[in-house]
Amino acid sequence: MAARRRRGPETAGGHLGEALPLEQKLVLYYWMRMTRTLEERLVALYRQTKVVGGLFRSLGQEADAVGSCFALESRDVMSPLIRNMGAMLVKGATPLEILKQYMAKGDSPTRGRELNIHFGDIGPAGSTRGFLGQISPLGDMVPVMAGVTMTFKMRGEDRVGLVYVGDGATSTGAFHEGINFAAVQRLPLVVIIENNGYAYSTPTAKQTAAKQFVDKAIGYGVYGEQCDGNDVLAVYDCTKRAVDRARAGEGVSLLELMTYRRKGHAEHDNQSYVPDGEIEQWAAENDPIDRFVRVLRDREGVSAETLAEIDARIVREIDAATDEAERSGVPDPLDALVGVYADPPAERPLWFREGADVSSLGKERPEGWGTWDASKGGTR
Ligand SMILES: Cc1ncc(C[n+]2csc(CCOP(=O)(O)OP(=O)(O)O)c2C)c(N)n1
Ligand SMILES: [Mg+2]
Repeated sequence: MAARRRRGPETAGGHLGEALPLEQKLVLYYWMRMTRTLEERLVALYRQTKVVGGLFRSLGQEADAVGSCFALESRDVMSPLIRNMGAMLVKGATPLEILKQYMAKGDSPTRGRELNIHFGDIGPAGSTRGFLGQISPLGDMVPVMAGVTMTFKMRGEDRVGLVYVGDGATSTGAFHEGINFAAVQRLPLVVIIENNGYAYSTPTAKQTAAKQFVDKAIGYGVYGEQCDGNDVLAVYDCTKRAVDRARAGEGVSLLELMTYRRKGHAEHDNQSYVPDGEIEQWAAENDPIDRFVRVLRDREGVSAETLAEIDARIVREIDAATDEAERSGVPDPLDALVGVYADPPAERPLWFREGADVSSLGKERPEGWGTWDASKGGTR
């Protein structure tokens, strides 16, 4: 029987986030601030054309990524999306890897093949950090994570999976098939819907006729909970509860984190479709870092100096990582062939073997290779 609850004082076992020791709360602060500052650095590098692909921000969503991933153990596996850099950092991805990745460096995790945070580190428990390389088709990571958590169940491993999807991704067939399969199999999977108000330019009201995404939990027969995604302790609280349920064999949970995407889909998007004043209001009244700073200062007695020290340490760490990433070279063109068909390649590629001067022939590859020749202007 599905249950749906909102976070409240009646929650069994108390508020797990509020019960975290201060030391852990400061770690949450560190990761939220790191996420924001690292993204700001990436924007600066983007404007200098050193970040060469798209740049996707999670401004205003840091609590949702950081607070949820913080509820996982190191042996658990998480599947992030473009706005979950904070979750990847919590799971062990380093600012240096992320900078090199965005700058397409030859020694980045994907060796310059991909210009975003689509990289992973998965394997047996204890041997890797436990995050998947995301794929772009929306919703597809749900069936992938159903498969991952099915292996945990079949092998009797004490491991939980967490998959993030946006509000837009819930409209795909893959989301439905994945969560339904995981629900039926009672897999140890937490599905987080990050309701940030928009999918590209489509507002949530045009994404679903449901009043709220958490209502979908009832249809799948799984536990559902909605929480304030800009309150990092509330996010930790509800995710930890879902993770504990999964670990105890109680199956899938569907969580809806209420947040807001303050930047466009990516840096190129001018957000002309957003009503006047909406972004400013969220920034002024519901910034997750500002809110948590108030909690730390007013409720936990943390001084402004302590927080300023953490902020300064983060800037030093990002400065050092930026310098190191800038020193790295671009990928060797031949490396594009490694890990594609055979690794290492059985033979040197044909056009190099023939010694063809590609540019003087005015075509991408030698004729024998069968690709289009611009100078002949016709058949392929
Ligand atoms: C199946 C599919 N359709 C369309 C796209 C193009 N696309 C990429 S991101 C995006 C919007 C995603 O919105 P949402 O799921 O709400 O995530 P958010 O960007 O808000 O974090 C779209 C339409 C895609 N990647 N996959
Ligand atoms: Mg969205």
